[in-house]
Amino acid sequence: VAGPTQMPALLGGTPALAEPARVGRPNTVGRARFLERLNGALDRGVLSNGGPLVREFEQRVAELAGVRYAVATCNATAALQLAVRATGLTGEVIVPAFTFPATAHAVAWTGLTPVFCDVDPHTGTLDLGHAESLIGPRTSAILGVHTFGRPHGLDALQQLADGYGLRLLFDAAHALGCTWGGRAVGGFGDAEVFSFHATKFVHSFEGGALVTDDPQLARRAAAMANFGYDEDGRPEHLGINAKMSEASAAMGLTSLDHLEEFRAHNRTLHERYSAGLAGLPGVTVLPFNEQERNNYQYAVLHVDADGLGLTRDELDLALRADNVVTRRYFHPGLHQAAPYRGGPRLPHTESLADRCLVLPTGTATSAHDAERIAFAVHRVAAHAAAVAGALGAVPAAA
Ligand code: T4K
Repeated sequence: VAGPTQMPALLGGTPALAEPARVGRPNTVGRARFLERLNGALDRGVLSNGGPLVREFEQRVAELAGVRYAVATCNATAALQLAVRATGLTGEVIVPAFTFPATAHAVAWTGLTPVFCDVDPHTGTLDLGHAESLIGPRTSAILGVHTFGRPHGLDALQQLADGYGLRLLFDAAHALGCTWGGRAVGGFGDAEVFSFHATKFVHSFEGGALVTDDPQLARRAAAMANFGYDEDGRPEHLGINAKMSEASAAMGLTSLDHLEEFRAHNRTLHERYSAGLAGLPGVTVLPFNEQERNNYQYAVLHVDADGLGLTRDELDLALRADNVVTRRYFHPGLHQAAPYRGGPRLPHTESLADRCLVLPTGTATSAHDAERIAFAVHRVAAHAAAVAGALGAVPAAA
């Protein structure tokens, strides 16, 4: 009879982890420095509307992104909306279907039509050929996503946009501190948008930034984020309130102070996952291009149900019993989500939406946890048929 260490927790074994490891746990280092910055803001009595911490944060984000301008915002979704408005887009915008809803929502919320494009089956980024086939008389822009912090094919996308006279924007929510072709993410296209949400590589509780080298675009976006007020205090544009607060900037600056630690830690986790799961049939750890700088924030498994004997969803459920709390980013493809459904099928998006499973990263997950998580996956895989039976499902491979 197999002992508790050999059996997955779902089948009565000892959980691989004593405490849950979760995707999205914030990096919480630097507490003393954060509180010092926060106290400074309270002492100054300047809590919002472009205080010194926000200005410093913008400067540091611009430097990191290798661009001249950064406009800090209350979140990335608002920054995406500002990017759409400040570039004056109209009609249709081509977006990948395999992304977080915010990418498409930002387009639709501003009254434009997101046109869903399929993605490359390996990288999850826009499929260039399909993007080109979607360009029509109403298309004003392409909005790419650096999915899971693995930018791909950016020159070809720029050429495509240039060839058709389209604007090119990037949702870089996952890709702070990354490079493509040795160039920092942030300087591609007309503008890029970072997220500093609590779950992100660098966080400011909630936050975002639009970055660009275009002074006019930066000025418009900054004004639009502040009710449309220009630098002279006149409401020159239609605007919203998308400002970042000083409290968020205090956290964002403190998080930036530790960026290289986060990168090194995530890289170690990625190595443990990759080594621990190497050769396991049906499970692939999505690699990073080691020629580039990566933030290693998204540890992504591609699950092949035929090879593993379990679907991605079955593996997800089984791991929960082992205290491994994964996320199924991004499920479903947005072309099949309620606000948008009814369009054509997008096979690569649908396949990825069924196969991707994101594992915990960040400072709340230790290297030992990562080893235990890889062990948990092996243990579940070794008992795939019994796990599927216990979950009350027919094994996908059967
Ligand atoms: N574009 C892309 C490509 C994005 O991925 C995102 C956001 C955006 C744009 C928009 O950026 P923001 O407007 O948010 O700045 C989470 C995040 O909420 C979301 O920001 C992020 N992408 C997405 C990939 O992940 P959910 O729906 O998974 O959130 P939730 O609440 O289920 O949390 C996920 C996990 O994190 C849970 O295991 C709990 C844990 N968690 C979360 C928070 C907020 C914590 O442990 N502590 C926390 O404070 O979307």
